[in-house]
Amino acid sequence: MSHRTAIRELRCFAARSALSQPIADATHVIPAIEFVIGEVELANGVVGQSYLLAFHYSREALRGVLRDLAAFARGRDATATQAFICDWNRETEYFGQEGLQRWALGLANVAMWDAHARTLDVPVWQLLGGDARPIPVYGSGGWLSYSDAELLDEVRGYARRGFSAVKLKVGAPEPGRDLARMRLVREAVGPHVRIMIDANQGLRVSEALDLALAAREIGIGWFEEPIDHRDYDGYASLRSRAGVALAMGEREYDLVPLRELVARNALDLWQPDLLRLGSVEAWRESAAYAAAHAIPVLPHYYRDYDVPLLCTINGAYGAESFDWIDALVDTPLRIENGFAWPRAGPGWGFRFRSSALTPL
Ligand code: SMN
Ligand code: MG
Repeated sequence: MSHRTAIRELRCFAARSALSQPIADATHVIPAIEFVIGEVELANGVVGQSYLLAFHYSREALRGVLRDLAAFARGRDATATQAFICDWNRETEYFGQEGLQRWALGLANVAMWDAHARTLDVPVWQLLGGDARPIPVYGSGGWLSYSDAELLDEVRGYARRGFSAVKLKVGAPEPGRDLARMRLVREAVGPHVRIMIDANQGLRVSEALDLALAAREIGIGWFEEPIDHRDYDGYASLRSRAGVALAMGEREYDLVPLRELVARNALDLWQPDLLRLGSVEAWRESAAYAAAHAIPVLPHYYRDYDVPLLCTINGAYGAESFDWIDALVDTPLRIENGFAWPRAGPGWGFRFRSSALTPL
């Protein structure tokens, strides 16, 4: 190990999106958009950063696991990410590797890749053998808490910015509201913008089937997390009966669900969540597994990391776009005509402004 790349300190901060407002999907009511920012400082003075989307959940438990992580990380080589993953997984086996312990690993791992690439003065995508190419992004949101006017405002804004696809939430409790919202969006964006729907696991198979069939004339690009994410047979049944493309992955902490869905021929798009999978390594392993089964990769949420990572794999389909961190960072992601470009700077190519950070 090079002592120059040893981790001197891992520290964490909180940040809140300037765009923060209460939102809701079919299974969550979220009062505010809050992040945890991770920083690893190396012996060579380089600092790597990372962030995770925490919302308001489990603040004390998160603080606790991050304290454990800081103690675990001290003195380790920041470039030996794989050894860090294996050792942390061994250490966390007792209370369960999934959940917060995996999120914590993700926060460390993403910051370690930033520090490693900054030490070499190259972007992460370059360190991983990628090239800078434009990645299609879709405009996400469409929360159930929106009024119709807010929904239309958002999708029209995306269409104006050249996005060729938008996503809205479904699973509204009021009968007929999902279909009515989809129709409104279709009218607002016209026939050429794709519309995707996301039920955040809020429906039963029969409900999801009814909605997918009723939505046929509107044209749905894919149906995301229609049902419980562990109901693999339900996914298979829905896909064969509704004929709608199914997307999932954001709730997964490992590759087992991907394997199970592939075995049932029940998935069209794989949506890895970098922080829940816990590492760049696991994200890319999942992408390779998906590619081997001809399933394109459309990662969940972490646009700022996913765009550069998509530049390093086969089977990149696109990335999800929210603007939530843009006002908190020095170099917002460049998005033009519905395509995002990986940042050119070293590491992940951006920094959180210190003025945006508060103690965790
Ligand atoms: C979602 C869930 C949680 C945070 C951000 C976004 C949503 C999506 O399920 O896929 O966009
Ligand atoms: Mg989703």
